[in-house]
Amino acid sequence: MKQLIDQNWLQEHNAKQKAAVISDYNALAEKLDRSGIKIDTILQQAKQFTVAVPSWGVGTGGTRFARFPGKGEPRNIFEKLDDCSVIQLLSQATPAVSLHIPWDRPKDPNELRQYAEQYGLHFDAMNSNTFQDQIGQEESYKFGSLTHTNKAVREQAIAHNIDVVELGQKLGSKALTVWVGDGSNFPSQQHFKNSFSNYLDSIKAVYNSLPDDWNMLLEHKIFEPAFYSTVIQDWGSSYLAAKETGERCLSLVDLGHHAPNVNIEMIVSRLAQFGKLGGFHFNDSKYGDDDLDSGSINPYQLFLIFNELTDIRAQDPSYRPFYMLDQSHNVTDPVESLMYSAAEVQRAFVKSLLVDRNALTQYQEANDAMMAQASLKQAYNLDVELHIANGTPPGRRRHRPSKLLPC
Ligand code: AOS
Ligand code: ZN
Ligand code: ZN
Repeated sequence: MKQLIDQNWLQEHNAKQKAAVISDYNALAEKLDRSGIKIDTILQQAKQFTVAVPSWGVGTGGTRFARFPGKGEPRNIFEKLDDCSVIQLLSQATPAVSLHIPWDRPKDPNELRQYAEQYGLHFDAMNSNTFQDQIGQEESYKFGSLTHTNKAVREQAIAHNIDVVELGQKLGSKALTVWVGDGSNFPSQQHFKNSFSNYLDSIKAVYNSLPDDWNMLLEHKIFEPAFYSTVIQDWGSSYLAAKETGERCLSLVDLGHHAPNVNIEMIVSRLAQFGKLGGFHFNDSKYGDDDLDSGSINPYQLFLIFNELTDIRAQDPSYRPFYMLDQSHNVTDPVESLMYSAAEVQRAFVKSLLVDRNALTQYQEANDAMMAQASLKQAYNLDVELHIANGTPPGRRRHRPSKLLPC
């Protein structure tokens, strides 16, 4: 397999850390053993944990005010895959890439697939884009896409989604994620019921063209770019749409797409209870859809979400939603941020495995609030440091000139 990091450098780096890592690992094994947890079982599950990297995430992010690209920013989808391969090589938790179309549309899908495969990478959920106009496009999305009042616009948006599915099939993907910014900026600008009806008709048309082994994931978001109302603004609308559309149409939860303080772990539980939880976009936020690095603001929330997922998996071990990091890196090297974030998500997952679920159930049944929360904290407070290769080799991206990219 092709590797862009010098193996000698990596081995030298790891060799220096090895003694300390083994000592910490043995101490943790002993500690877990006292609670009846075998570290090998946890290790096996941790090794299997993966989260997809978004193709657009390896480019420098920005705000609507400015963008400050770093040196060696990838210029095309092939260079983006180069970066994704480095993230996977060093984190061992990100073997899949989620593509955004048309931002990263390949001229030749087979060529791209082979390029990814040489790094051991594959393609996760495909993301369509009807939230901005593309050059040469006939109809404008200024007033909406899948929900637009004009049928011609809706048909164009439907055709785009179907096209993304066809492309995804050639790349080996198995899901389409649909996020639309459709909504309004003034009370009464849009008829709530009609726009939702249009949405339902449109996604049903896309769903009907989906291959049998594909899922369609509906992503809700409270606001932005529409600031008064958004058609798929919360999990309620998402759930209704997914239920109306069909069995393989599911809801996707992006952590940043809720009002501050919303109980996201409870949304996770509700959607799962009714078989409609399909995936996640991980990130963190302080105010809105900030797209900050996963686990950087509220790692306890991330843990509580995985606590629900682990609880669900206790009933159904085969349950596995689509996981993707959806963050914007404005002040860091995206490769480093994505590695670190993958480890944060993996850490939350691992800690959720350490919760004594039998004890927790008993505390819940006995209404022992203190011990119920203490059993979560016992797992959360454990240091399960994941030993990824910290730091990146010198000269990693030096071969590429700094260049501004459209985002
Ligand atoms: C937008 O806010 C959403 O998070 C979508 O997932 C979007 O497609 C992605 O973030 C790229 O902008
Ligand atoms: Zn998202
Ligand atoms: Zn978002």
